[in-house]
Amino acid sequence: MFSIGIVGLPNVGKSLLFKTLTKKEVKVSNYPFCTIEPNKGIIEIPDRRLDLLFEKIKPEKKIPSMIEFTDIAGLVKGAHKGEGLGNQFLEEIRKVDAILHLVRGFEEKNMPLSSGGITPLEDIKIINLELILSDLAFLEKIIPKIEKEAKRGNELFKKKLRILNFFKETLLKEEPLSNIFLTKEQKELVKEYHFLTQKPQLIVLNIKFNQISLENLKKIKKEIIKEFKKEESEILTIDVRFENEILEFEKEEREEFLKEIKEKIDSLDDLISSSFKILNLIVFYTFNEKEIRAWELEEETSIIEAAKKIHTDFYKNFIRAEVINWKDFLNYRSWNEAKEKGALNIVGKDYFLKDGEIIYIKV
Ligand SMILES: Nc1nc2c(ncn2[C@@H]2O[C@H](COP(=O)(O)OP(=O)(O)O)[C@@H](O)[C@H]2O)c(=O)[nH]1
Ligand SMILES: [Mg+2]
Repeated sequence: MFSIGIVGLPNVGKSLLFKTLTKKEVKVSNYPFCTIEPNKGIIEIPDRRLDLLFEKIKPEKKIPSMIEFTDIAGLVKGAHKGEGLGNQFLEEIRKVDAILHLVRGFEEKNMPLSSGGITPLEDIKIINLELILSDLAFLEKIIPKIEKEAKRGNELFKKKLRILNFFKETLLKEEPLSNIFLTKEQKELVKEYHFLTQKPQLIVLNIKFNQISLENLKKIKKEIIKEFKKEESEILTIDVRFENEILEFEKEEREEFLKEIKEKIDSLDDLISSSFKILNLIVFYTFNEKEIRAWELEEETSIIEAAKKIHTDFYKNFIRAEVINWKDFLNYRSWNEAKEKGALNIVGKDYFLKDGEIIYIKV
Protein backbone atom coordinates (compact mmCIF):
# COMPACT_ATOMS: atom_id res chain seq x y z
CA MET A 1 0.00 0.00 0.00
CA PHE A 2 1.20 3.52 -0.73
CA SER A 3 1.65 5.86 2.18
CA ILE A 4 1.53 9.54 3.04
CA GLY A 5 3.36 11.10 5.97
CA ILE A 6 1.85 14.12 7.69
CA VAL A 7 4.77 16.42 8.35
CA GLY A 8 5.09 19.91 9.80
CA LEU A 9 6.22 22.07 12.70
CA PRO A 10 4.81 21.35 16.17
CA ASN A 11 1.29 22.65 16.95
CA VAL A 12 0.12 23.06 13.38
CA GLY A 13 -2.69 20.51 13.80
CA LYS A 14 -1.09 17.33 12.45
CA SER A 15 -2.47 15.06 15.12
CA LEU A 16 -5.92 16.61 14.91
CA LEU A 17 -5.87 16.13 11.15
CA PHE A 18 -4.79 12.54 11.64
CA LYS A 19 -7.55 11.96 14.18
CA THR A 20 -10.09 13.49 11.83
CA LEU A 21 -8.93 11.40 8.90
CA THR A 22 -8.94 8.19 10.88
CA LYS A 23 -12.53 8.68 11.90
CA LYS A 24 -13.03 7.63 8.32
CA GLU A 25 -10.71 4.72 8.75
CA VAL A 26 -11.52 1.36 7.22
CA LYS A 27 -11.78 -1.63 9.51
CA VAL A 28 -8.24 -2.85 9.83
CA SER A 29 -9.53 -6.36 10.56
CA ASN A 30 -10.49 -6.57 6.88
CA TYR A 31 -6.86 -6.13 5.98
CA PRO A 32 -4.93 -8.62 8.03
CA PHE A 33 -1.68 -7.74 6.29
CA CYS A 34 -1.73 -4.28 7.85
CA THR A 35 0.18 -3.59 10.99
CA ILE A 36 -1.70 -1.72 13.65
CA GLU A 37 0.28 1.21 14.92
CA PRO A 38 -1.25 4.16 16.75
CA ASN A 39 0.10 6.75 14.35
CA LYS A 40 -0.99 4.96 11.18
CA GLY A 41 -4.40 4.76 9.59
CA ILE A 42 -5.78 3.38 6.36
CA ILE A 43 -8.17 5.59 4.45
CA GLU A 44 -10.39 4.83 1.47
CA ILE A 45 -9.97 6.95 -1.64
CA PRO A 46 -13.22 8.62 -2.75
CA ASP A 47 -13.81 7.46 -6.33
CA ARG A 48 -16.80 8.57 -8.35
CA ARG A 49 -15.98 6.17 -11.18
CA LEU A 50 -16.04 3.24 -8.79
CA ASP A 51 -19.38 4.41 -7.40
CA LEU A 52 -20.89 4.58 -10.87
CA LEU A 53 -19.57 1.17 -11.82
CA PHE A 54 -20.87 -0.27 -8.56
CA GLU A 55 -24.36 1.11 -9.26
CA LYS A 56 -24.31 -0.36 -12.72
CA ILE A 57 -22.88 -3.79 -11.99
CA LYS A 58 -24.44 -4.21 -8.53
CA PRO A 59 -22.09 -6.76 -7.04
CA GLU A 60 -22.26 -7.48 -3.29
CA LYS A 61 -19.23 -5.43 -2.35
CA LYS A 62 -17.30 -2.35 -3.38
CA ILE A 63 -13.62 -2.13 -2.50
CA PRO A 64 -11.97 1.24 -3.14
CA SER A 65 -8.25 1.94 -3.31
CA MET A 66 -6.66 2.86 -0.05
CA ILE A 67 -3.69 4.76 1.29
CA GLU A 68 -2.02 4.82 4.61
CA PHE A 69 -1.53 8.07 6.52
CA THR A 70 1.16 8.39 9.18
CA ASP A 71 1.18 11.13 11.79
CA ILE A 72 4.84 12.02 12.06
CA ALA A 73 5.75 14.03 15.14
CA GLY A 74 6.74 17.68 14.69
CA LEU A 75 10.08 18.54 13.19
CA VAL A 76 11.99 21.45 14.63
CA LYS A 77 14.89 23.52 13.44
CA GLY A 78 18.03 21.39 13.70
CA ALA A 79 16.15 18.09 13.28
CA HIS A 80 18.75 16.82 10.82
CA LYS A 81 21.33 17.12 13.59
CA GLY A 82 19.10 15.15 15.92
CA GLU A 83 17.35 18.10 17.55
CA GLY A 84 14.04 17.03 19.19
CA LEU A 85 14.35 13.36 18.15
CA GLY A 86 14.72 14.76 14.66
CA ASN A 87 16.62 11.84 13.16
CA GLN A 88 13.99 9.38 14.23
CA PHE A 89 11.22 11.44 12.63
CA LEU A 90 13.24 11.98 9.47
CA GLU A 91 13.70 8.22 9.20
CA GLU A 92 9.93 7.84 9.39
CA ILE A 93 9.59 10.27 6.50
CA ARG A 94 12.05 8.20 4.49
CA LYS A 95 9.58 5.31 4.58
CA VAL A 96 6.58 7.14 3.14
CA ASP A 97 5.83 7.65 -0.56
CA ALA A 98 4.70 11.26 -0.32
CA ILE A 99 4.55 14.10 2.15
CA LEU A 100 1.54 16.03 3.33
CA HIS A 101 3.13 19.19 4.64
CA LEU A 102 0.76 20.85 7.08
CA VAL A 103 1.35 24.54 7.70
CA ARG A 104 -0.20 26.75 10.32
CA GLY A 105 -2.45 29.45 8.96
CA PHE A 106 -4.66 30.04 12.00
CA GLU A 107 -4.20 32.13 15.09
CA GLU A 108 -5.11 30.91 18.52
CA LYS A 109 -4.99 33.09 21.64
CA ASN A 110 -3.86 30.38 24.04
CA MET A 111 -1.37 29.04 21.54
CA PRO A 112 0.92 31.91 20.69
CA LEU A 113 3.24 31.53 17.78
CA SER A 114 6.92 31.80 18.45
CA SER A 115 7.39 34.16 15.53
CA GLY A 116 4.54 36.33 16.76
CA GLY A 117 2.33 35.88 13.72
CA ILE A 118 1.26 33.66 10.87
CA THR A 119 4.29 33.02 8.70
CA PRO A 120 3.51 30.15 6.34
CA LEU A 121 6.35 30.81 3.90
CA GLU A 122 8.98 30.89 6.63
CA ASP A 123 7.46 27.81 8.28
CA ILE A 124 7.55 25.82 5.06
CA LYS A 125 11.15 26.87 4.54
CA ILE A 126 12.17 25.64 8.00
CA ILE A 127 10.79 22.17 7.34
CA ASN A 128 12.06 21.97 3.78
CA LEU A 129 15.51 23.05 4.89
CA GLU A 130 15.59 20.21 7.41
CA LEU A 131 14.66 17.78 4.64
CA ILE A 132 17.35 19.24 2.39
CA LEU A 133 20.02 19.06 5.10
CA SER A 134 19.02 15.53 5.96
CA ASP A 135 19.40 14.46 2.32
CA LEU A 136 22.73 16.23 2.18
CA ALA A 137 24.02 14.47 5.30
CA PHE A 138 22.89 11.17 3.84
CA LEU A 139 24.60 11.90 0.50
CA GLU A 140 27.84 12.73 2.24
CA LYS A 141 27.71 9.34 3.88
CA ILE A 142 27.11 7.34 0.71
CA ILE A 143 29.10 9.23 -1.94
CA PRO A 144 32.54 7.98 -0.74
CA LYS A 145 31.35 4.36 -0.96
CA ILE A 146 30.04 4.85 -4.46
CA GLU A 147 33.19 6.68 -5.48
CA LYS A 148 35.18 3.63 -4.48
CA GLU A 149 33.13 1.37 -6.73
CA ALA A 150 33.24 3.87 -9.57
CA LYS A 151 37.02 4.07 -9.37
CA ARG A 152 37.19 0.32 -9.80
CA GLY A 153 35.58 0.92 -13.18
CA ASN A 154 32.02 -0.13 -12.41
CA GLU A 155 29.98 1.65 -15.11
CA LEU A 156 26.73 1.56 -13.13
CA PHE A 157 28.36 3.21 -10.18
CA LYS A 158 29.96 5.82 -12.42
CA LYS A 159 26.49 6.76 -13.62
CA LYS A 160 25.15 6.82 -10.08
CA LEU A 161 28.00 8.98 -8.94
CA ARG A 162 27.33 11.56 -11.64
CA ILE A 163 23.71 11.87 -10.53
CA LEU A 164 24.53 11.94 -6.85
CA ASN A 165 27.14 14.64 -7.30
CA PHE A 166 24.61 16.71 -9.17
CA PHE A 167 22.16 16.10 -6.31
CA LYS A 168 24.75 17.37 -3.89
CA GLU A 169 25.24 20.57 -5.85
CA THR A 170 21.50 21.14 -5.92
CA LEU A 171 21.07 20.55 -2.20
CA LEU A 172 24.00 22.85 -1.43
CA LYS A 173 22.03 25.59 -3.16
CA GLU A 174 19.24 24.75 -0.70
CA GLU A 175 17.02 23.46 -3.46
CA PRO A 176 14.98 20.25 -3.13
CA LEU A 177 15.75 17.33 -5.45
CA SER A 178 12.22 17.46 -6.78
CA ASN A 179 13.33 20.50 -8.79
CA ILE A 180 15.54 18.28 -10.94
CA PHE A 181 14.17 16.56 -13.99
CA LEU A 182 15.28 12.94 -14.21
CA THR A 183 14.78 10.38 -16.94
CA LYS A 184 13.16 7.10 -16.04
CA GLU A 185 16.54 5.39 -16.09
CA GLN A 186 18.09 7.98 -13.79
CA LYS A 187 15.18 7.67 -11.41
CA GLU A 188 15.69 3.93 -11.24
CA LEU A 189 19.37 4.41 -10.40
CA VAL A 190 18.67 6.45 -7.27
CA LYS A 191 15.36 4.96 -6.19
CA GLU A 192 16.90 2.84 -3.47
CA TYR A 193 18.05 5.90 -1.50
CA HIS A 194 14.56 7.29 -0.79
CA PHE A 195 15.64 10.91 -0.72
CA LEU A 196 13.25 13.03 1.32
CA THR A 197 13.20 16.03 -1.00
CA GLN A 198 12.45 13.83 -3.99
CA LYS A 199 9.11 12.76 -2.58
CA PRO A 200 6.01 14.46 -3.92
CA GLN A 201 4.82 17.09 -1.47
CA LEU A 202 1.34 18.42 -0.94
CA ILE A 203 1.19 21.67 1.00
CA VAL A 204 -1.85 22.06 3.19
CA LEU A 205 -2.57 25.34 4.89
CA ASN A 206 -4.56 24.85 8.08
CA ILE A 207 -6.76 27.91 8.56
CA LYS A 208 -9.75 29.05 10.58
CA PHE A 209 -12.17 29.92 7.82
CA ASN A 210 -13.73 32.88 9.64
CA GLN A 211 -10.39 34.34 10.56
CA ILE A 212 -8.91 35.02 7.17
CA SER A 213 -10.27 36.86 4.14
CA LEU A 214 -10.54 35.14 0.79
CA GLU A 215 -8.30 37.83 -0.68
CA ASN A 216 -5.59 37.26 1.85
CA LEU A 217 -5.81 33.54 1.42
CA LYS A 218 -5.42 33.78 -2.33
CA LYS A 219 -2.41 36.01 -1.84
CA ILE A 220 -0.70 33.54 0.50
CA LYS A 221 -1.39 30.67 -1.87
CA LYS A 222 0.08 32.58 -4.77
CA GLU A 223 3.22 33.35 -2.78
CA ILE A 224 3.65 29.69 -1.85
CA ILE A 225 3.23 28.61 -5.47
CA LYS A 226 5.84 31.08 -6.60
CA GLU A 227 8.35 30.53 -3.84
CA PHE A 228 8.25 26.73 -3.90
CA LYS A 229 7.60 26.21 -7.61
CA LYS A 230 4.37 24.33 -6.92
CA GLU A 231 1.37 23.66 -9.12
CA GLU A 232 -1.93 25.07 -7.95
CA SER A 233 -3.22 21.52 -7.42
CA GLU A 234 -0.42 20.88 -4.92
CA ILE A 235 -1.69 23.47 -2.43
CA LEU A 236 -4.82 23.02 -0.39
CA THR A 237 -6.48 25.00 2.34
CA ILE A 238 -8.32 23.20 5.04
CA ASP A 239 -9.86 24.02 8.38
CA VAL A 240 -8.89 20.98 10.36
CA ARG A 241 -10.79 21.80 13.52
CA PHE A 242 -13.95 22.60 11.57
CA GLU A 243 -13.67 19.36 9.58
CA ASN A 244 -13.29 17.50 12.84
CA GLU A 245 -16.41 19.12 14.25
CA ILE A 246 -18.66 18.56 11.25
CA LEU A 247 -17.76 14.89 11.01
CA GLU A 248 -20.50 14.32 13.59
CA PHE A 249 -23.11 15.91 11.36
CA GLU A 250 -25.33 14.18 8.84
CA LYS A 251 -24.06 14.20 5.30
CA GLU A 252 -26.66 16.73 4.03
CA GLU A 253 -26.03 19.10 6.88
CA ARG A 254 -22.35 18.87 6.25
CA GLU A 255 -22.69 19.64 2.59
CA GLU A 256 -24.91 22.61 3.37
CA PHE A 257 -22.21 24.01 5.62
CA LEU A 258 -19.45 23.35 3.16
CA LYS A 259 -21.32 25.01 0.30
CA GLU A 260 -21.19 28.31 2.13
CA ILE A 261 -17.46 28.37 2.61
CA LYS A 262 -16.39 26.29 -0.32
CA GLU A 263 -14.47 29.14 -1.87
CA LYS A 264 -12.14 29.29 1.08
CA ILE A 265 -11.55 25.74 2.07
CA ASP A 266 -11.10 22.36 0.49
CA SER A 267 -12.90 19.41 2.03
CA LEU A 268 -11.45 16.39 3.74
CA ASP A 269 -12.35 14.34 0.67
CA ASP A 270 -10.43 16.82 -1.52
CA LEU A 271 -7.48 16.35 0.79
CA ILE A 272 -7.62 12.57 0.51
CA SER A 273 -8.01 12.72 -3.27
CA SER A 274 -5.14 15.16 -3.66
CA SER A 275 -2.89 13.09 -1.41
CA PHE A 276 -3.58 10.19 -3.72
CA LYS A 277 -3.08 12.26 -6.87
CA ILE A 278 0.40 13.48 -5.99
CA LEU A 279 1.53 9.86 -5.85
CA ASN A 280 1.10 9.81 -9.64
CA LEU A 281 -0.69 6.51 -9.63
CA ILE A 282 -3.24 5.14 -12.01
CA VAL A 283 -6.32 3.27 -10.92
CA PHE A 284 -7.73 0.22 -12.66
CA TYR A 285 -10.76 -1.89 -11.86
CA THR A 286 -11.70 -5.56 -11.68
CA PHE A 287 -15.09 -7.07 -10.97
CA ASN A 288 -17.13 -10.27 -10.67
CA GLU A 289 -20.57 -11.04 -9.15
CA LYS A 290 -19.12 -10.69 -5.67
CA GLU A 291 -17.19 -7.47 -5.80
CA ILE A 292 -15.92 -4.55 -7.76
CA ARG A 293 -12.52 -3.35 -6.77
CA ALA A 294 -10.25 -0.41 -7.51
CA TRP A 295 -6.51 -1.03 -7.59
CA GLU A 296 -3.74 1.52 -7.61
CA LEU A 297 -0.63 1.08 -9.69
CA GLU A 298 2.42 3.12 -10.63
CA GLU A 299 2.18 4.86 -14.01
CA GLU A 300 3.70 3.13 -17.02
CA THR A 301 3.34 -0.34 -15.61
CA SER A 302 2.52 -3.34 -17.75
CA ILE A 303 -0.56 -5.42 -17.16
CA ILE A 304 1.46 -8.37 -15.93
CA GLU A 305 2.44 -6.29 -12.87
CA ALA A 306 -1.23 -5.56 -12.32
CA ALA A 307 -1.92 -9.29 -12.50
CA LYS A 308 0.74 -9.90 -9.87
CA LYS A 309 -0.95 -7.43 -7.58
CA ILE A 310 -4.30 -9.17 -7.87
CA HIS A 311 -3.09 -12.70 -7.36
CA THR A 312 0.13 -14.61 -8.03
CA ASP A 313 -1.92 -17.20 -9.98
CA PHE A 314 -2.94 -14.53 -12.46
CA TYR A 315 0.70 -13.60 -12.77
CA LYS A 316 1.95 -17.14 -13.28
CA ASN A 317 -0.80 -18.32 -15.60
CA PHE A 318 -1.48 -15.12 -17.52
CA ILE A 319 -2.59 -15.79 -21.11
CA ARG A 320 -4.15 -12.52 -22.20
CA ALA A 321 -6.49 -9.85 -20.86
CA GLU A 322 -9.61 -7.99 -21.95
CA VAL A 323 -9.51 -4.28 -21.30
CA ILE A 324 -11.99 -1.42 -21.61
CA ASN A 325 -12.11 2.16 -20.37
CA TRP A 326 -14.62 2.48 -17.48
CA LYS A 327 -16.70 5.12 -19.25
CA ASP A 328 -16.94 3.16 -22.47
CA PHE A 329 -18.12 0.19 -20.47
CA LEU A 330 -21.09 2.19 -19.16
CA ASN A 331 -22.48 2.07 -22.73
CA TYR A 332 -23.00 -1.70 -22.57
CA ARG A 333 -25.36 -3.84 -20.55
CA SER A 334 -22.77 -6.43 -19.67
CA TRP A 335 -19.20 -7.56 -20.21
CA ASN A 336 -20.49 -10.08 -22.74
CA GLU A 337 -22.32 -7.45 -24.71
CA ALA A 338 -19.22 -5.27 -24.79
CA LYS A 339 -17.29 -8.25 -26.03
CA GLU A 340 -19.82 -9.17 -28.75
CA LYS A 341 -19.82 -5.59 -30.01
CA GLY A 342 -16.03 -5.69 -30.24
CA ALA A 343 -15.53 -3.01 -27.58
CA LEU A 344 -13.01 -4.97 -25.54
CA ASN A 345 -9.36 -4.59 -26.28
CA ILE A 346 -7.51 -7.93 -26.19
CA VAL A 347 -4.00 -7.39 -24.87
CA GLY A 348 -0.86 -9.35 -24.01
CA LYS A 349 1.31 -9.13 -20.90
CA ASP A 350 3.38 -6.16 -22.09
CA TYR A 351 0.37 -3.87 -22.44
CA PHE A 352 0.70 -0.64 -20.42
CA LEU A 353 -2.43 -0.07 -18.39
CA LYS A 354 -4.08 3.33 -18.55
CA ASP A 355 -5.91 5.12 -15.80
CA GLY A 356 -9.56 4.11 -15.51
CA GLU A 357 -9.43 0.81 -17.35
CA ILE A 358 -11.39 -2.25 -16.33
CA ILE A 359 -9.51 -5.47 -16.89
CA TYR A 360 -10.38 -9.13 -17.06
CA ILE A 361 -7.45 -11.53 -17.03
CA LYS A 362 -7.67 -14.89 -18.79
CA VAL A 363 -5.64 -17.67 -17.23
N1 LIG B 1 -8.07 26.83 16.00
C1 LIG B 1 -7.55 25.70 15.59
N2 LIG B 1 -6.83 24.99 16.45
C2 LIG B 1 -6.29 23.85 16.02
C3 LIG B 1 -6.47 23.39 14.70
N3 LIG B 1 -5.80 22.24 14.56
C4 LIG B 1 -5.23 22.00 15.75
N4 LIG B 1 -5.53 22.95 16.63
C5 LIG B 1 -5.09 23.01 18.01
O1 LIG B 1 -3.70 23.16 18.05
C6 LIG B 1 -3.11 22.37 19.08
C7 LIG B 1 -2.09 21.44 18.47
O2 LIG B 1 -2.71 20.54 17.59
P1 LIG B 1 -2.07 19.15 17.25
O3 LIG B 1 -2.97 18.49 16.29
O4 LIG B 1 -1.72 18.40 18.48
O5 LIG B 1 -0.75 19.66 16.52
P2 LIG B 1 0.54 18.86 16.07
O6 LIG B 1 1.59 19.21 17.05
O7 LIG B 1 0.86 19.42 14.73
O8 LIG B 1 0.22 17.42 16.04
C8 LIG B 1 -4.27 21.63 19.74
O9 LIG B 1 -4.63 22.33 20.88
C9 LIG B 1 -5.36 21.69 18.70
O10 LIG B 1 -6.63 21.63 19.29
C10 LIG B 1 -7.25 24.18 13.83
O11 LIG B 1 -7.49 23.83 12.67
N5 LIG B 1 -7.77 25.31 14.32
MG1 LIG C 1 1.11 15.78 17.06
